[in-house]
Amino acid sequence: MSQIVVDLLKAGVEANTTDKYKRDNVVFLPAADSVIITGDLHGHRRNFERILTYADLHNNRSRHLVLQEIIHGGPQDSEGGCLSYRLLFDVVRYKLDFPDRVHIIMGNHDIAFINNKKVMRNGKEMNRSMRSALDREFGQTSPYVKLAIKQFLFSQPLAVKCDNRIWLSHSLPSDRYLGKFDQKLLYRQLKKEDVARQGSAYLLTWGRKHSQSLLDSLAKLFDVDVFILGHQPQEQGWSQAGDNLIIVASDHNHGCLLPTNLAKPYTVQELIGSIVMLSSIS
Ligand SMILES: [Mn+2]
Repeated sequence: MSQIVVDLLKAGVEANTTDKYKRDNVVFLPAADSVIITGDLHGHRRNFERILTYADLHNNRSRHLVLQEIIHGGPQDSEGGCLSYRLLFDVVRYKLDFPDRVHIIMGNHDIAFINNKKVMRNGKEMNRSMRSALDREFGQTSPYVKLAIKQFLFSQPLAVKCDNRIWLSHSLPSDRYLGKFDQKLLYRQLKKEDVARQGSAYLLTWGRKHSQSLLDSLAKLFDVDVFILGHQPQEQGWSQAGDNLIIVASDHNHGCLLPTNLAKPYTVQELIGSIVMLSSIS
């Protein structure tokens, strides 16, 4: 059982590494295509199914799908352990079906798993919760599964840069730590220290509450117009959190997705007008 999962995750690492649109840690999406943007999933299988129904990648050959923060949330085992790794396995299978069109970007919960560090969600420490569920399911072989999950999560891209000047990442560095963020990290191989506390990948995925001046300087630095992020919980499914920032969430009944045509530029208002509530997808 664990060998099947380990092999799956290894194939996932290979698919992340050879993703035709990925250069170093950034996926560059060309003008010719379209992309479905989603927010944090946190183990929400029903919303994952709704996203797949909407995306219909089989019948839309030039469409991409961006997913993020799959783990930590959703179903639990009899001891209350977090079973979201099962959804992660299915997301990896989906990536293998469409290796160049499904892009799974790194979230801070992924980094917490990689570092084996505490991370709270809804008052619960999720890292230990998921690790103990893995131990119960895989027994003596769970160290191999945990290592393979870690390797998969580490191989994920950090951001997606669209030809129409939209930037997608889990978050952005907070104002306080902007000075410590080294954007060169995006354009070279990811190292262990990048995901360590206050490493640049760590800062990119953990920041919150960004000021307009930070958003403006990062837009200039990344050469983009609009940011679409996850990470910060959205009770209504999404919010506009700056002149050039939309935050989306896909991890509850008010979750949403955002389809965009990469061949045309968008204003923030046009993007907001394109948001689709997941509850409307059967
Ligand atoms: Mn997050």
